[in-house]
Amino acid sequence: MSDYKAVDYDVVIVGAGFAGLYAIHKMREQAPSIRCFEAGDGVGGVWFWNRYPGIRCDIESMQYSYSFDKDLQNEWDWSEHYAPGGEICAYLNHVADRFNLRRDITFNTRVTAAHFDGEEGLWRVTTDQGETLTTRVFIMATGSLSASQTPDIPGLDDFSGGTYHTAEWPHDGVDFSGRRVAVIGTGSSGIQCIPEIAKEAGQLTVFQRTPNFSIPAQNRSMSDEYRQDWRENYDERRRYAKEECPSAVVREFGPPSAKAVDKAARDAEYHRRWRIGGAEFMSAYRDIPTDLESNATAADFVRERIAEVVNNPETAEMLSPRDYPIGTKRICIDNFYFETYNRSNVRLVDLKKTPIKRIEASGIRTGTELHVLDDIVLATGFDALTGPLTRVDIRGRGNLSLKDKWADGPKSYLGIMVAGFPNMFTVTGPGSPSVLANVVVAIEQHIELIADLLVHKAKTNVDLIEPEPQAESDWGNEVNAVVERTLFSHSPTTWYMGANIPGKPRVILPYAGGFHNYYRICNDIVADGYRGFRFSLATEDRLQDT
Ligand code: N01
Repeated sequence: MSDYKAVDYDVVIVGAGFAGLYAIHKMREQAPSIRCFEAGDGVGGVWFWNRYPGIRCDIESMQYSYSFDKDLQNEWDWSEHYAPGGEICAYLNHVADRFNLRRDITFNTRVTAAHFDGEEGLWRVTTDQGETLTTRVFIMATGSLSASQTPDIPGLDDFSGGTYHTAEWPHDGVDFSGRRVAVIGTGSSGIQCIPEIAKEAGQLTVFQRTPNFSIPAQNRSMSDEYRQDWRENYDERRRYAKEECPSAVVREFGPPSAKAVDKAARDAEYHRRWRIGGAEFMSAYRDIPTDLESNATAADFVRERIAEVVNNPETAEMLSPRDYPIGTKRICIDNFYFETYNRSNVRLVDLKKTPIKRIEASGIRTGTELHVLDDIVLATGFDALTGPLTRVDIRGRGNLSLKDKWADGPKSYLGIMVAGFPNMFTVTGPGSPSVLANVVVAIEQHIELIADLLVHKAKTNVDLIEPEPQAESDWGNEVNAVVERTLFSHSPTTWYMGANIPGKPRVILPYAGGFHNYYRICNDIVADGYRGFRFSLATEDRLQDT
């Protein structure tokens, strides 16, 4: 180990959501001094900020929860199959208290910059509170969907009513009683909040650009028997999710092809899964994500359900996605979404037919119509995966900014490290399964891999870890190759491809080869002596820099 300057902290972690909290806990096994910075005034990350009405997880709570501590797993009682956001936030507060994590967290503080100092082999981290400190290890635990996106709609600032982004919801809530409300956007956030806002508002107008496939959650209270059954089988189910399931969620996988089954049998199976609820529907046949014809059978089934539920055939057609395969835009899981359009106080505006011209003081103007409004809800999504990283001024070796390195799309090794940015880790970063997996499983796997890498670094008495440039480039090729085996390229205008952000390169952001495959690849790399990672002394690094 080089004899270089002492640092303020062994590890600095950014973010105190699922990733940051587990990172603090895990890093304590080996790092005496840890500092975590959190922009909010509480823990929870995405669950701290996203407090819009109707927010829930779209993965069942028995699975969307930590597995690292058996007692924790057995002592927390989820109230419903799909817990409301507030309950998930309460769970994360419980975790913070139970493991005494708050003592390492500085709240209300945003990290604005992190610069690698090659001379000293450390990171210099700056916050918006004017503090600069040094650390050996820098962990970005900032989430994949934490940088909210407000579209550049002309006149948005001229609106005289209330404007609310779903991802930055006022913590005291918003009273929509009797008001004229607009929701712009029909992704997961829009689809979750629309039914709840409709119950309260005098008039709700939904401005839809692209309709989404959505499946009823069939959410219900969780019985003691169900909870107990999970607890008795947790070890095996957690193993199965990680090692055998593409989305790291326990599913019942159907036969290989939807095409090998006649329509009556296929529809019976789709109906059965529809009644179970949630994304279980998508696993009815294994080729739904990869074969256009099979995919169309599932898409047709959903369109039939929309036509069945929505009374007005014109509205039902507007709500029916026809331009992309099911599952290539994030599948939505809802609670009475389509039923909401049968309410007399709800109206749907198709922005493909009548685009927004501008927003005025009194409302939204489309074509020749002015929709007079009291409030506008922006359910317009996120600068996904890269946004939370590039919005911080991160500079690696040679003062190269991450933003510049990623100008043509993100480059990383396994989505966890970036060549030229030694000792910096990106939890569930671009190039890893992240948003295509149960992100809690993905987070635990990444934090445990980071811990392994750091233990290996300490054992081998070196200072720095970073990917070999060749390993990074090979991984980039693999990420691009696996997506070609899916139908994602038939839906190029999604946030998975960066298409929702003007000027963002159109490349697949998450690794689409399945979490189970990714997990195996990572384990093989570790077993192979951390293949593709370079471990070095800071003195060697100085030589490399000169
Ligand atoms: O964001 P989105 P989201 N004019 O990007 C529309 C996770 N999540 O916040 O599709 C008009 O999906 C845009 O239209 P289009 C989950 O992974 C999880 O809803 O681009 N419309 C789209 O309809 C999810 O996938 C949970 O044509 C505009 C919508 O806004 C991810 O977060 C809950 C527009 C944005 O949809 C993102 O979901 C909630 C414009 N200028 C979210 N700009 C869980 O349950 C954008 N839109 C865990």
